[in-house]
Amino acid sequence: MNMMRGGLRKGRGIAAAFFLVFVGFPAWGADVWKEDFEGPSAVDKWSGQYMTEGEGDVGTWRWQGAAKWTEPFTIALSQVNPHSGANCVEWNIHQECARPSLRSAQVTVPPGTKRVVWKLWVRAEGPAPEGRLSIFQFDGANAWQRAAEQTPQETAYPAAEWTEMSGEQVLNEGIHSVLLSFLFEAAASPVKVYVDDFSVEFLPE
Ligand SMILES: [Ca+2]
Repeated sequence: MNMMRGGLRKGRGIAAAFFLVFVGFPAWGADVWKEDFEGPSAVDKWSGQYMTEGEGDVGTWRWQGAAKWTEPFTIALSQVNPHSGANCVEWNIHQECARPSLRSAQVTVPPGTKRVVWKLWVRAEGPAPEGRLSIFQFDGANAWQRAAEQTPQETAYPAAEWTEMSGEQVLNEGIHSVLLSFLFEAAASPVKVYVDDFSVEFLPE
């Protein structure tokens, strides 16, 4: 009797497997973009920003692509204790600066995406202030769009050991690409922040 019931369950499992293989995953949106930094130039598409003299939003934001930074921080591939493979990204804030941020490469959003779920592995050497992680959205003209639906932003004090961060964001209509911003609201120096295995999952609802 038990064998019959077990066989029945197995048969249903096989039927379900065939359904998933041949019909697909219509409601689950298994489209995922991943970056493990094992490619030769992946980090060159990342960038950074910080604020110069001034308080709050009065200061001037300085932005540059990762490959050009020398101060107040550098953004480069590192082989120091990566989370996966041989490489991770080292964000080395070696001079005190206001509101430094690390930005991922822009990731193209597949048509029909309503929501993204991101994941990132993070660790730090040195005392890190509280960091805020959020998704920035860009339209087809590559113009930044303020999120119409505010999603609670993830915050963390990066620890000495690798820790997985994750969060999600509902996208505005017509969004063409997204990037992840890792921002320290306070001045930060000196601290080395390492990131690896960044992924963005695109969901249709
Ligand atoms: Ca890696």
